[in-house]
Amino acid sequence: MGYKVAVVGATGNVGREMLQTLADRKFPVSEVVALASERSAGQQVSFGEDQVLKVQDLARFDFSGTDFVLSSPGAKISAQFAPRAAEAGACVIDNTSHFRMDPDVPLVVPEVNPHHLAGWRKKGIIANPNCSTIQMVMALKPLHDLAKIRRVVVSTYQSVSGGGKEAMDELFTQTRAIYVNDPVEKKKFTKQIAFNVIPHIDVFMDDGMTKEEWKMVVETKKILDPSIKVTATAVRVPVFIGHSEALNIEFERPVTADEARRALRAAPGISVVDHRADEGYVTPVEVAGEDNVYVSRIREDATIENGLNLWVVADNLRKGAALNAVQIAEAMIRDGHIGPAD
Ligand code: 2RA
Repeated sequence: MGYKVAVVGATGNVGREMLQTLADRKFPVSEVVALASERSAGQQVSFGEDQVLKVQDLARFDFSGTDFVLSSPGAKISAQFAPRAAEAGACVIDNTSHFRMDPDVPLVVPEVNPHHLAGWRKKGIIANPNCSTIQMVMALKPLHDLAKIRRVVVSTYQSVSGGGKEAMDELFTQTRAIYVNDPVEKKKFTKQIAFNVIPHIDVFMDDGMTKEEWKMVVETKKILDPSIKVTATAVRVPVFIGHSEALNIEFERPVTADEARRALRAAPGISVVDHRADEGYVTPVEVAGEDNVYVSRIREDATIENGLNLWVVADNLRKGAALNAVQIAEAMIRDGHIGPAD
């Protein structure tokens, strides 16, 4: 007994992590299908410890009888295939940006707004938020419940895995080239990423924001509260896995660091590591492969009214993408939006 699950974009960073997460969490599957573009069809991907799946061509796949589709193939591809899969009766959980701001598509972090899943049937599609938004709203939610948040100023330090496998290869290749004195070649990034930082993720918008920054603003409003003001600077750093964020939060009333620490400690999916001493905080290399969102460096900010600073780190491929998608599927079953498996 179990659900038939298709993973779209199965050969990519997030697709592989989705397969791993389904297996790790023992998601009740009757069958798992790996799908990708025609170019990748025929390749093999792992599922769990000992199963190997042959990748099938997404364009030719018939979704009838598929219960869940977990998808991370790129926004243009999702735009084409997701409505077809939903039409065939599948619940599509899409990790691309294409459907996130569609008012008929719930945008969900299960620990934050699981009640939004009730609206999923309008399109048959649920959107997984952007990785940098997920870890931020995970930390904001318990604090917003404690004392209303007015405004957030966030600076991100995002790992190259958010840009896909080629981006990880580019960091590796450039680092090696610098050590052996070879020329540094740029393909995926606009500037050298090895031993550097780049204040540019996704395309530029008319007002000077990048789309990554815009996503953090509008997705936070849709998930948590439309009244929260967010301003973001998104930066790519030479880290393979794990996004970090420095948050400056302004509340409607004063919040002490101790109050915030207690609220965060009690929140599901959050680990607080906050000792004001050497090594008393978390860095991205420590969270790679971890499910939780880690919060450190909690301190009051006396330079603004009711201010608090935090440092938030998470594995962008897990909680920032694959794990959140699988948790959405689990919540769909748990909350009765999807019936029991045959
Ligand atoms: C990034 N936010 O890190 C993207 C991935 N979704 O580039």
